[in-house]
Amino acid sequence: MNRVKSILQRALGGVSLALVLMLASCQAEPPAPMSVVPEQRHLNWHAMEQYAFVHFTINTFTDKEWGYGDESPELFNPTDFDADALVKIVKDANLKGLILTAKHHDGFCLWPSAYTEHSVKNSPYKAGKGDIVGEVAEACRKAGVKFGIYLSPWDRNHAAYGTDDYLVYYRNQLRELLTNYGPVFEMWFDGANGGDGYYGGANEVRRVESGYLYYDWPKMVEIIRELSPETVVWSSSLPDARWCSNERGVVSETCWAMATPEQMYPGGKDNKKVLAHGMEDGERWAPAEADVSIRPGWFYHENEQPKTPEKLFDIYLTSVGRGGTLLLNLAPDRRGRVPEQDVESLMAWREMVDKTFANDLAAEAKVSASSSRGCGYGAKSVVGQDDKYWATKDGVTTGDVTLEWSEPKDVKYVVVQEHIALGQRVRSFEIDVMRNGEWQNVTKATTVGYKRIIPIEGNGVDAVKVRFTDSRGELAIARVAAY
Ligand code: FUL
Repeated sequence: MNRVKSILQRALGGVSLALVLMLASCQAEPPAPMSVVPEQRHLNWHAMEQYAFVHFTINTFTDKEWGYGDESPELFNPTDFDADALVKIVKDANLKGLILTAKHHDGFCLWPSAYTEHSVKNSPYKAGKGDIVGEVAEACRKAGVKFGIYLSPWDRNHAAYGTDDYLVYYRNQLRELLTNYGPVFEMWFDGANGGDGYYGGANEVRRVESGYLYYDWPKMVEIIRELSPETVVWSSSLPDARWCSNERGVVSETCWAMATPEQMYPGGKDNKKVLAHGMEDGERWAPAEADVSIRPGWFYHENEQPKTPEKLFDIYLTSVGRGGTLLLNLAPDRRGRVPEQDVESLMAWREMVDKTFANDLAAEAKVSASSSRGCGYGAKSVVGQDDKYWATKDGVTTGDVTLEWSEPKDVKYVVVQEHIALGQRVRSFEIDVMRNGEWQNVTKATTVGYKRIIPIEGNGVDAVKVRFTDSRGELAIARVAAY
């Protein structure tokens, strides 16, 4: 052994052997993944955090929320639509994507579909030569904003709705959209499903099998995976992402990214509790998305007002700040423009978010942890937004991280993120602050997930400690930040 040692030492030319051995062994294994983990498409989607919905169609011109399906395409006549201008607003608001209502329940298609006459091709818009879906998709591509599509399963215009023929039509449209307008980061399939409508002139009530059975959802997902494997599917069946159970932009405080489809929609009905909280032992990765409109309605109505920037900020905290994503709806008016006062509100909101989260005090803190897994997983990994994460040793499911400053700081928000690529783990955590050498508990909270933003009373504190009190597995914490 001594001979090997001395040969090595000579070869290393004076570099301490202990140091070399230490560096060589500095490859701690990552914690084992949980049984349900996200796919890459989910991880890309989580990282977007916030994106826009755009509700714009024939309803904009009829002052309705749900069109009956008998509206003449002649009614669709935006006088000043400009896809680049729309996407610029989305981008300036730091919304990372845009999901457009390519077809709402009334069946009118914003693209010149080869499968129906009920579309922009028979509207006055650009004398029938326009293609709102194509123009928005292209504007998004140019601006580096991701593009998504809302394609209503319920179609109150189509004569065959409720029969197998409609399914052929619907799948053709899905193929048409994914083939001609991709890449598509998210497909949005609304749950509203069957009822009265025009249905090619039948003017009757048509009910379909509940729980999406009629549409044969596995078949739909198969088409999406085949044509566009990176697309996240938002739907009531086999979802990659789920409804957060309300349209107010409020994700539950306890929110698991996992859920089991049959429990979300037992017998085809919403189980709001499961949708809201997810399931710790859920069988698939189906995180919560908070869809909410900047106005009371989804579509533009002259007499409605946009939400204030303060209200939008609260919504940001209860959606992105609770481990969900925020899908914030904009409603272009009859010009095809987002109303000026909505843009004002939106930009003021963005400024509030940017200002609040501009300066991460963790960057100037001394960072320590109760224990760590070893090399590569130390406490400092929680600082900044990179791929590193702090992790505990096998079997250690509690622990804490402390940020300590040489001067007292005013901390208003603590941000915590899990390394969710290995699954969601934390069941509960607490936050303590130190003033004049005394620790005081300020918050008790439950899940973390992709991101949790906790407002705290933290004026003049010397340190902040996040104590993880219960977890489904070893801790894997990507980030602890203080603002
Ligand atoms: C609902 C629809 O019925 C609304 O019209 C809107 O599109 C909203 C986002 O989803 O269920």
